[in-house]
Amino acid sequence: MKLKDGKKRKITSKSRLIEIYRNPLGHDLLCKVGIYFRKDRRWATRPFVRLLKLEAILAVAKGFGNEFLETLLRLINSTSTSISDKKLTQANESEGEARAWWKEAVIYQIYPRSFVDGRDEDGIGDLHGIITKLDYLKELGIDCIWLSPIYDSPNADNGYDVRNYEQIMKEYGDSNDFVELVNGLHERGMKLIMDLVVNHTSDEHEWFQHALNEPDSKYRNYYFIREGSKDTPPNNWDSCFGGSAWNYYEKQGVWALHVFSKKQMDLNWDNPDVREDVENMINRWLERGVDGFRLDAVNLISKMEDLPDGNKAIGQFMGYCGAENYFYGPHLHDYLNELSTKCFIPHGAFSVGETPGLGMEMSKLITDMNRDELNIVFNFDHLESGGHLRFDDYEYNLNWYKDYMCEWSEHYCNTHQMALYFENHDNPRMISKISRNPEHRTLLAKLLATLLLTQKGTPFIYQGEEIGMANKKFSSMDDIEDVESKGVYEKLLKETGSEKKAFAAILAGSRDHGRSTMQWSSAAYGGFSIVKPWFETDDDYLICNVDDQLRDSDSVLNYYKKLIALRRENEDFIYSDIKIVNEHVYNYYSYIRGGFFIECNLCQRTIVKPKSVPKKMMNLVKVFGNYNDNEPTRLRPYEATIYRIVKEHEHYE
Ligand code: ISL
Repeated sequence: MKLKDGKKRKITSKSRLIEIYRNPLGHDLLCKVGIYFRKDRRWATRPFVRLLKLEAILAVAKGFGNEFLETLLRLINSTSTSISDKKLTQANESEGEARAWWKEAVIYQIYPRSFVDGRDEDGIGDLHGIITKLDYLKELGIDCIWLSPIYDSPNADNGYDVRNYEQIMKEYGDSNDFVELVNGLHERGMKLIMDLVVNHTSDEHEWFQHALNEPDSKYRNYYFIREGSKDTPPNNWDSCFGGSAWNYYEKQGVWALHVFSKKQMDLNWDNPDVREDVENMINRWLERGVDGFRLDAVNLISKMEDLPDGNKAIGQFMGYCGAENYFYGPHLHDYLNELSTKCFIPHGAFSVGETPGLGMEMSKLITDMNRDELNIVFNFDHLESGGHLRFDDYEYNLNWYKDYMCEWSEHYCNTHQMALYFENHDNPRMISKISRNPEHRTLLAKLLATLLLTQKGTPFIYQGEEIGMANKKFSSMDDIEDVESKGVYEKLLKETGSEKKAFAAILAGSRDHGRSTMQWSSAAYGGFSIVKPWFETDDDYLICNVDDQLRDSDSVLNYYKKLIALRRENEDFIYSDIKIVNEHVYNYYSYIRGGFFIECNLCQRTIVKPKSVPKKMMNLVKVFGNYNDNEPTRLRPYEATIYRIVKEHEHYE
């Protein structure tokens, strides 16, 4: 809200929720609080609630004391944009939606270590292996691949700890393989986006080695290095992989900051030399033919000045302390704009930011096409049902996803594009999160495929998702590779004293479920390699693999193929608005995209269709779905169907 002199009114504890809601950060923080308490996302806009004062809300939210209130107000008042400042966005809407290849593309994420072991047969995936699968990806209908990091790395976090940005990791190949890969993609009309990990580098990166060992070198200020005694870290921040976010170097008598593992040291983006080095590096890759980047944990790059202590209540809420001081830092927009103007725009490159913790309004600011920051971002709010964290052992409720999509679809206008995804290398398999009943596996895989490819946004498929790969059967911590899982296990073991409880959490949330080797065939090791893979899991490849599914016209893989082809042939799935129908019917999700009607059952029971729908069925012709026959009045477990609307319709509600 603006005062008469044009200045923004300061938000205080006496401000009403609706006023806070108008501030992008305020909006998103209120949503997060709602998610934590399992309220629906729009709780703060309800009649009466919207008029409550912030202090009244906090009085009922036990455990959130004064310090929390102060932190909240500091954060909210530090943002300068208000949601009602929609001038740019509205101007654009009237001109219609701008076209872009990355809105039309279907993007496929490859985790190179687990994709295919090609040339050297060392049990580790590599670039040559990827090259051998380009025809497979082309036939599937993929337009662009995103490669998780392939740079030289000691692999403390499988490549997300870069030692040398200029070199390809030895196990993956060399620069000739890279050129062959880029050419192979471009010859097939496909594009390549690379992972860009620049919130941090490996502790083995030469910048960090100089910084640590040469106090007077220019690199000292490339990181957050603080002198001090061994007993007291510079602040109370936790690493999100467990333990303190500070590592002590005995020999040098200094602490260094790492939000991730202690081999991933945070770069100091406030130092213009860091930004310049990073920008030059990005431009070198763009000149080698890369079409864009996925920017790892990019909303973490701007840290609050002086690195103040984190609020304990927020730490509890997030699972680690300190995040409010860097997840949406004071210079984030400036730094993104600088990257965009110096690197992405001049090369016409695409950018997708990985932005853990950001909500809808912050994401809108970052991706507004008139602000020149990023094209799209990966938001995280749909990945867990309200009130749950990834390591909770629970069943995901797809109504949560529907609610999320309804809200975002309503607010994401033509100047923004959503990234649609269910899986990546940081998450368990989505179908396993929803139901572990093997009878649901194929149905669910096809339902998720339908949602992914028919809603409005750019779809990202994660390797193996296209054949319905499920969570792995790990039997103990000996089967676990991931640095995060190991850290979280130690933390939970300390907290609960129970190995059983700690392992149950790892089994529910481990990133290793998504990092197992790709299941190509029923041959030994799933056809991933002819030798024992770096990461051996279970024998699920015997019943779920690419070869078998290519031969089966009813397979998940062929369902993906059909859907991608349908999307390609009909721009309705790309540029038409999404109109949600019967939004308030629980377990039921349906929407219109131009000339198509999509209808889904979100639960494992048979449900009756809303009364108004059967009457309209005469105007609909089934294109396909995850059941081959049709029932006019009911939807069977996890049923998903796409219809063509053949007659002019009025309403479907
Ligand atoms: O898994 C998480 C924390 O428990 C996520 O918050 C995740 O760490 C965050 O999304 C950042 O992820 C990215 O950066 C990490 C890397 O380990 C992940 O694989 C990557 O996707 C550090 O580089």
